[in-house]
Amino acid sequence: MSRFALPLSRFPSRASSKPLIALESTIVSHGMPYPSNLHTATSVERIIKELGCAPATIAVKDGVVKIGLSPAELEDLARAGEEGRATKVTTRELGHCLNRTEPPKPEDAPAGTPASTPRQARWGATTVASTMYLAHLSGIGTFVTGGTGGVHRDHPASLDVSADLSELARTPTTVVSAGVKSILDIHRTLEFLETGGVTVGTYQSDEFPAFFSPTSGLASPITFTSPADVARTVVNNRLLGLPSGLLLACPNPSPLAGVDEAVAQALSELGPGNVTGKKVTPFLLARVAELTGGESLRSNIALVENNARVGAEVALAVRELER
Ligand code: PSU
Ligand code: MN
Repeated sequence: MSRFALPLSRFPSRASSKPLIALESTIVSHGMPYPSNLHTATSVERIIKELGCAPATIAVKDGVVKIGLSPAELEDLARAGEEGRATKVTTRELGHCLNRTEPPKPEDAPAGTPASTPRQARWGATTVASTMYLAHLSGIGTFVTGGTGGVHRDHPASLDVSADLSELARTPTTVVSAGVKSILDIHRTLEFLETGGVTVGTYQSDEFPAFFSPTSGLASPITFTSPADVARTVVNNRLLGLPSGLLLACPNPSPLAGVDEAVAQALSELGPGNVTGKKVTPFLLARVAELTGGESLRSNIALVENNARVGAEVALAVRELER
């Protein structure tokens, strides 16, 4: 037998009879500034609880997979992004991130740190891809977030396609989002999802939404009429043995007009050899937030809260079918 076991801790425990809803941690550490990120994360957990489900924010803390965070841990994660203590971790980096179980040696502390300073946690902030994977691993079927990654607009040159899309193609988690941001090529994103065999549908609308806008001009492959409609599809996909996930897009109830200029400006700043790899999305998100004043943040918070409501209703409907 191996000496190694997966370092994993659960809070709340699996004994809870309520449906669990997974939440990601990159949106907290890299998706929004402090303290809006903490406010959003706390509000989303509260909404999920009020509807009779149990939230589980997923992250890696000091090399341990955490399925659910305490309020103090959520606050620390929210501060960790700006303090440089959080690394964005997608599925391919999860295993390596778990190597960091050793407490840092005293000589690793920044110069001038008093000996009595408590050691600060290091966080692996999980993206949609790695959160989906860990949710599935721990038996959680529904995952609520804001926006997923997608195919980038400079894709023909950069080949930049988010690992979120490949994970959706191979992991049977239901991801509740507000669609795909217009920083991305939404048409190519939908094509990639189709090729990957991902079930994609919009909640009570015929159009696939574009995060800040409830419309994108693109038809949604499926229109889901109700939480029960989504739940039946989730259960049917499972009975069929499909390996892939379901992407449920909920139109933003608090749309933000005129975001296109900010997006164009942010994209123009990317430039060749400038921001690349996993830094691209956090850079674009922060820049669009800056260029729209606080407005994009307000819209972002409202849509995540809406996704939490729909996600909880879907999880309850799935539970109802499984009774
Ligand atoms: N889109 C958002 N907010 C976010 C993200 C995307 O509107 O916080 C984050 C999510 O964690 C998503 C990740 O999984 O960015 C995608 O990054 P990349 O494009 O590098 O795959
Ligand atoms: Mn990328």
